[in-house]
Amino acid sequence: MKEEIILIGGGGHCKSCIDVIEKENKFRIAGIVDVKDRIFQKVLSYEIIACDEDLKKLTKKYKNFFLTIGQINNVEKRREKFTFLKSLDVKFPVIISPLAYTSKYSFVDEGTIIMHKAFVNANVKIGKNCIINTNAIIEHDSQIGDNCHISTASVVNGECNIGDGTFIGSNSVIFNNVNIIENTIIGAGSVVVRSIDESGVYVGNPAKKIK
Ligand code: JB2
Repeated sequence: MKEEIILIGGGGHCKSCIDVIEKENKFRIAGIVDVKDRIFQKVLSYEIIACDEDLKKLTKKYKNFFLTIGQINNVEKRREKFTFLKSLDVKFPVIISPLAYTSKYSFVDEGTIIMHKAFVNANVKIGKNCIINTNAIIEHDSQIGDNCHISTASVVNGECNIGDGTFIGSNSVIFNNVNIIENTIIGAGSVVVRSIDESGVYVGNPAKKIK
């Protein structure tokens, strides 16, 4: 019998996660937690059953939780909820689309989703509570910290080190052997040609700091 899982956040990213969870076929989605006003609404075929104030109560009944709030420009909500639920001792599974490729020589930590058509090559380490979004590529020997979002169709080349809480926008390219400090935002379509050692927002080709 499939284990039950509760999803937190019932917007656009949640719909993409539902598709991956259904395709993976390991968990039965028992319901979604969103803001109070949305209780009883449906996200695809699943109901919003509770709001954040009910989380503690839900952990008495359910063991598996997964964050399905997306992360564009602000990592704090995902980081804070992950930390809170971990303190209640819940389980955050790793979710991997059967349409993705994840090398047997790579490691993916709890609460991370590898979405459809993503490619995680050999000797990669991906931290906790990350989104490796549709079509993203993480090349050999790279490390992705906790709470990162590597967005759709972006490429992290080999031997990179991406710091905790970093967001890499769609279609960006990170050159080989580049380190990006924690809590950095790389705008969509950027090309990062050298390491970034000061947090901020970077865009363009070559990517430059704008904030
Ligand atoms: O504190 C919260 C909270 N704040 C917003 N707790 C809970 N449980 N839920 C919260 N939400 C809910 O997250 C909102 O009510 C809404 O249902 C959902 C956010 O949905 P939205 O579609 O605005 O964003 P998203 O984070 O699901 O998706 C964004 O990020 C993805 C990575 C979108 O921009 C997507 O296009 C993108 N693919």
